[in-house]
Amino acid sequence: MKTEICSLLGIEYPIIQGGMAWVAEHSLASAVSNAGGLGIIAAANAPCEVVREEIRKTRERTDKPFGVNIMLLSPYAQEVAQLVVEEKVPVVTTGAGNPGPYLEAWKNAGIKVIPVVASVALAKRMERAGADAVIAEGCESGGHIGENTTMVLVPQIVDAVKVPVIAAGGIGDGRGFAAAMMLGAKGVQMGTRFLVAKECVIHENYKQQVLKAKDIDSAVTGRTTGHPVRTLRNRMTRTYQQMEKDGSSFEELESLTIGSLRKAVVEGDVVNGSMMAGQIAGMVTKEQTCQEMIQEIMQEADALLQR
Ligand code: TUI
Repeated sequence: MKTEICSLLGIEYPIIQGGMAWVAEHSLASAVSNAGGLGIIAAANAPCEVVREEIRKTRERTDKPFGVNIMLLSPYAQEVAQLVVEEKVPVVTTGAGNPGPYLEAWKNAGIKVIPVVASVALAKRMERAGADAVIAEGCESGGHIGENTTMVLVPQIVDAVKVPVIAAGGIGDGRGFAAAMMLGAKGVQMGTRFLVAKECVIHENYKQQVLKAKDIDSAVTGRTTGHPVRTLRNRMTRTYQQMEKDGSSFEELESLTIGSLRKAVVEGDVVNGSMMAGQIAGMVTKEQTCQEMIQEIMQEADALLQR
């Protein structure tokens, strides 16, 4: 199943791994790239030198293309934007903001640039600024989300831009992949399914919560602060939502979530930690290698699209 995303990025299957903060490091990224998809290192809030080391370790483990995701709310975003040029990283994806100011430098360095967008307006702006493709991410996704669902966002962005569109949010198997193609996408980005990959190094407690999750087990916090974030429900999300109802200040709410992603990913604190995951978690029920996941998804999708 070759699409223009495969030729653009030099990959075998049009499956991109989400740039999950604290999760997407060299082990996962190199495994996805070695399986024929595009592995992504998440720069998240990490300082430049940490990201440089992750790039080096990824290159030790794969000679296939990979990418770095730059989280634009990071205090280090500007430094990391420069780092990817120095390191000649083949692909950059961005999230949680407008990467406009960096686009020219990345293009001049020959980097393929694929911003994650949650609206038609930003998709059009990114195309005008020279983006090679866009990732249209619906609010079924885990982590920081926009307002539209994947089902409505993808076709509207497909109609609005000429660059290839990659669908994200709520895609976890061959049916989701095939559906995304029907909406006009030329590839998919998946995060939640890769959370439980054998090569994904998150704490076992977090993995078990994803594997156990049902359809309604995620919640969105932060709608009142302007930074809505989807995670699996736990004591943290219940306390947060109660505090939002009670009109707590931005600072009080922030204090609840500072360091909470690390708590879940590194310490396995599934009670107070922030277990970012998408709504598709209810369908993610088995741990597999990235190779097994990608092969299974492509076989399912192939069979469906042949019909
Ligand atoms: O970025 C993501 N997902 C993320 S980032 C992240 S780290 C974080 N943690 C806590 C609070 C905030 C961030 C965890 N998950 N996905 C891509 C994405 N980008 N989704 C939505 C957007 C987005 C939203 C608004 C992109 C641009 C935007 O507005 C920019 C503009 O100027 O219009």
